[in-house]
Amino acid sequence: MPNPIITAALTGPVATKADNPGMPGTVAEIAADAKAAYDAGAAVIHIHLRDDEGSMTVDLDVARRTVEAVRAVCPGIVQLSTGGLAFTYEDRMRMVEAKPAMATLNPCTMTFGAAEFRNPPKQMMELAARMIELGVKPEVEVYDTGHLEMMLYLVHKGLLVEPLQVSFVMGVRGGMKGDPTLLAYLVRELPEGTSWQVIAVAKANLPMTTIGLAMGGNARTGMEDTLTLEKGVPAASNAQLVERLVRIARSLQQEPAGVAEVVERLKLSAELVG
Ligand code: KMH
Ligand code: ZN
Repeated sequence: MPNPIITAALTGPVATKADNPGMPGTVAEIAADAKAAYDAGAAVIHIHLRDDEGSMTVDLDVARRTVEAVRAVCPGIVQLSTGGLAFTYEDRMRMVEAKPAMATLNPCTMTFGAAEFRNPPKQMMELAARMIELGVKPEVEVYDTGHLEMMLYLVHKGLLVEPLQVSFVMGVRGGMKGDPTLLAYLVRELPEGTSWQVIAVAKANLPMTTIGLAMGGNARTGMEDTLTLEKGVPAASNAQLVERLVRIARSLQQEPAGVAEVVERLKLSAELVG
């Protein structure tokens, strides 16, 4: 079994400092949290931007400054989100122009809690093509079984290049629930050599992440996915959540993958990694 790639999702499209004061709220705080998460064992840092006033943004200048700020403090692989519920798809697409080593690709439109998560097919395919041009590695976010079929269609069309990096997102209202039998089905459908992880939100977070690790997947944690360390106990920091995940991996006799190993396994562009 390969070493698990640990991703720290520091911020997210929904929660803010008001929900957990330990969440980073500015470019500088995101960079500091990225370093702490890297030091705790995360190789990939997944980021939804915050501007210097703490607001969610998809401003390209903030994106460029964030990528630079993280690279300046640690070798963690920057993965920018092209998701988000409050912005147009055109604005979200521009995130890849900041040239992170990785960025997310959400293949289908869906209901996301109380919001509509728009991923129109034509523009989503334009984004996939642009990622190939720039050498930005997509992480495909699969919230339901049909999203996996769309991902395989993109491979067929030459809009996704193997090895694929896939997240099975569980626990979002509007997507699939956290259920090990669904995970077993999805993993079985993946092309050989695909790297995958579970993203499990809220109460699905800990059990499904642990099951994913035990099945040989990668794993993600951070305040985007869970604000608590245990029932009723808020997480103090993203690093604390990464430390907990690394403890779980080690208790399964797995050692987190280092950055060089991730670059090799996912065939990331060396130019875009720190
Ligand atoms: N917020 C997660 C449920 C993205 O950023 O593009 C999924 C996610 C997607 O992380
Ligand atoms: Zn995200």
